[in-house]
Amino acid sequence: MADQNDTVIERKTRSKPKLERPKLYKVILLNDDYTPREFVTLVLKVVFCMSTEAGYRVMMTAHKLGSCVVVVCAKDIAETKSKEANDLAKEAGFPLMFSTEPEE
Ligand code: TYC
Repeated sequence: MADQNDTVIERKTRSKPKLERPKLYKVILLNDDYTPREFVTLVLKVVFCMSTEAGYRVMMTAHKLGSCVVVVCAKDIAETKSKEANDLAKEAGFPLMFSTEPEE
C-alpha cells in the first residue's frame, strides 16, 4: 500500500519505438528478346552470388513470365547490385535490365 511519501510513477503515453525497420527493396530481373540465357545466368552468379542452378531457374522464370525477383534486401545494396549488373550488361552490349522497387 502506498502512503503519502511514496513516489508513484505513471506512464502518460505509450512511447513509440525509436527505430523504424528500414524498408526492404526488391531487385527485379526483366526479360528481353536479345540477351543470351548464358549471359543472364552468369550475371546472376557473379553479381548475386547464385549457384548455376539457382541462376538458371531465376533466368528461366524471367524468360517465361517476363520478370523475376532476384533478391530482397536493403535499399543501398539493391541499388548497388542492380547497377553493377546493368553495367556488366551495357559493357557486353546487351539490353539486359535489372530494376529495384520497394517491397509492399
Ligand atoms: N529471353 C532471352 C532469350 O531468349 C533470355 C533472357 C532471360 C533474357 C531472362 C533476359 O531476364 C532475362 N535469349
